[in-house]
This record gives sequence, structure tokens and C-alpha cells, in this order.
Amino acid sequence: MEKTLILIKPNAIQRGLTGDIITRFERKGLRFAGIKMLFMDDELVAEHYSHLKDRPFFPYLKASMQASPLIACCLEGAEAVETVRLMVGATNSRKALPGTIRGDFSMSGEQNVVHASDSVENALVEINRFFKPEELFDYQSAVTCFEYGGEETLKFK
Ligand code: IDP
Ligand code: MG
Repeated sequence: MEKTLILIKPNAIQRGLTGDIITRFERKGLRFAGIKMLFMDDELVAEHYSHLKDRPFFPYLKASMQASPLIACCLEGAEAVETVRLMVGATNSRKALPGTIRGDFSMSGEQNVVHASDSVENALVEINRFFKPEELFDYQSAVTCFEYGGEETLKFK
């Protein structure tokens, strides 16, 4: 099944939202393939946000990602990249729909509580960026047959 990366950002850690965020993904039926706490050093921030390095807000973004350790999770499920982006909501939390994580937990365009990979291609790169192969776990969920239909189980194997 497809894998994606989420980061529970320092602002969510500071605000005590980790459990609520993790619960949302668990209740949805996404499986945790990996989870770890780490500090994003300068190199990791530069690499992860290279597409934003020339934007005026980059120094603020960098400081916000280094305000404390964060939690990286690799989530797995059918069409996990798109599903998780829908659950996370728009970048600017004030425009994110109620019911989404950013829409429910944040007022900010910068301090928007979570990162989520935006394409299958980027998810592969980002998972490699944050996890060593031995930190990811492949295991059977006992309830997969209740979470997915028969056709889906074959299609998204
Ligand atoms: P995404 O997180 O929804 O994928 P990106 O455009 O990849 O959005 O931006 C990465 C992060 O940079 C955002 O989550 C947010 O923290 C920050 N950011 C993006 N645009 C702005 C902005 O206009 N002002 C301040 N921070 C921004
Ligand atoms: Mg992005």
C-alpha cells in the first residue's frame, strides 16, 4: 500500500496536540509504518523546504521548524498521499475547512501544525529523508479486511 510522510510540527508539540493529531490518522484507518522524534538541523530544513528558500518568510519557517523537536510519521494506506492531504487541509489554516486538522487546530498560515507529502513522488523522497529502512515496519493489521473491501484489497495491495 501507498506510504506518505507527516511531520507533527514544533508548534503542535508545544500546544499539546500530538495525541489528537495521531488519533485522527489512526481512527481513519491509516497504519503507522514508522514514528520518531527528532530535531530538524539546518541541513534538513534547507533540503525539506528547498522549494521555499527564496521566499521572504523562509527565515520564520526555519525558526518555527527548529523551535523544538518534532515527530515524523510514515503512514500507510490506499491512496494515502491524497487522503492525508485532504485530512490536513489548506496551507493557510484560516482557509482550511472545518473538519480538517489545520481547519480545526490552527489559525496560522505558518504555524499550521502538520506537514504532509504532496505527491507520491515527493512522499518517497521525504520518507527516505526522515527514516532509515530499518525504522520502517511492515506488519499485518488484523482488521484490514474490515477497513477495505475485497476489490480494494486486491487493487491497493
Ligand atoms: P504545505 O505545507 O501545505 O505543503 P508549502 O507551500 O509546501 O505548503 O509550504 C510549506 C510550509 O511553509 C507551510 O506548511 C507553512 O508552514 C509555510 N508557509 C507556506 N506559505 C507561507 C506563507 O505565505 N507565509 C508563511 N509561511 C508559509
Ligand atoms: Mg508542501
